[in-house]
Amino acid sequence: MSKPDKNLIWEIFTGAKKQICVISHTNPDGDAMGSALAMKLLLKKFNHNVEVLVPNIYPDYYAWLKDADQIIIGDEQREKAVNCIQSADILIFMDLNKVHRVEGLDKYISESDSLKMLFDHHVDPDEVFKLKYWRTDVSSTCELLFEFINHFDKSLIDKDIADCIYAGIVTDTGNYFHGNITADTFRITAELIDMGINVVDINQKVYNTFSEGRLRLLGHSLSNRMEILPEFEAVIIHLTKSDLEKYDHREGDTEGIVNYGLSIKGIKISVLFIERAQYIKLSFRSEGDINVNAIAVKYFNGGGHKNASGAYFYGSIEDAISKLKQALKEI
Ligand SMILES: [Mn+2]
Repeated sequence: MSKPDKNLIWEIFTGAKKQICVISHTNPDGDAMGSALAMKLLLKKFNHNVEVLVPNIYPDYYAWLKDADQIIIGDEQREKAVNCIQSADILIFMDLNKVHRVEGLDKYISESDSLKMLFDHHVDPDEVFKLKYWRTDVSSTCELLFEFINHFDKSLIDKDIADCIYAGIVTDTGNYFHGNITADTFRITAELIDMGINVVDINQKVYNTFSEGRLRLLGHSLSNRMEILPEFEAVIIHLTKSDLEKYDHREGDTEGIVNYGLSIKGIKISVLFIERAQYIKLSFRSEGDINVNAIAVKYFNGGGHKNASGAYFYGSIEDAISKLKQALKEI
């Protein structure tokens, strides 16, 4: 019988020294940052040469994570980013299911014949990943990574790794609020606390460091840019380029806005449209059995999870919104 992927992955991790590039997705969130950095910190313990690469800058409120300052930012350090991919023996992808989510660098990844590994919890991953530690019934890639390390040798999880893992879990669960949490999510969190993480301190860093512009942008989104569609139990919020400019938008400022739609009584679907330079970015959220991923996949060629998904639309924000309204009629 062939060995499960996790054993093969562990043999590689504990084997000969390798050049490794750990990659996460565009617009890195807490789970992307936490899982990629935790992976790097783990691999360093086995003396590998490891670098972390993300396609664009991460929000300020993740800058405190150990080694965040050493992350290669694809669109700012292009040469370094390409080199990281081309010189690696192994590419490890954290918290993404599709190579195209590594925007601007996917071509180099496709050209690379290095071993491609995946740690992820999104549905329907690409075929290119030769070794996978992948399940969709976990809260986050960070939870999955904890499980993985715990299976082989828990003593490898030091305080820095524990901080990273907690950051991913707390943000991907929306503060332990979404349907992706299980008893294991809490058990793992309890273990992380036993390992010495300070949850109050981390929550402060991640959630209580808004700029004035970010808070006012949230207010503007809810007061002036939110449309309620009671017939579909849905909410649409849209933000234009000039909205973002007016409130001095920084990366990460729109994180979480989509969730507010669901806090209205009777609303089961919330969709956020953000006008970016090249496309409209869509974020979908839903409650319970409503599968917004199906809408994201079928109408916008996107993807993610049943209750939290995303997509890009190439066209005007008005056209994106009317396409969504049409989709809501049809489903
Ligand atoms: Mn995630």
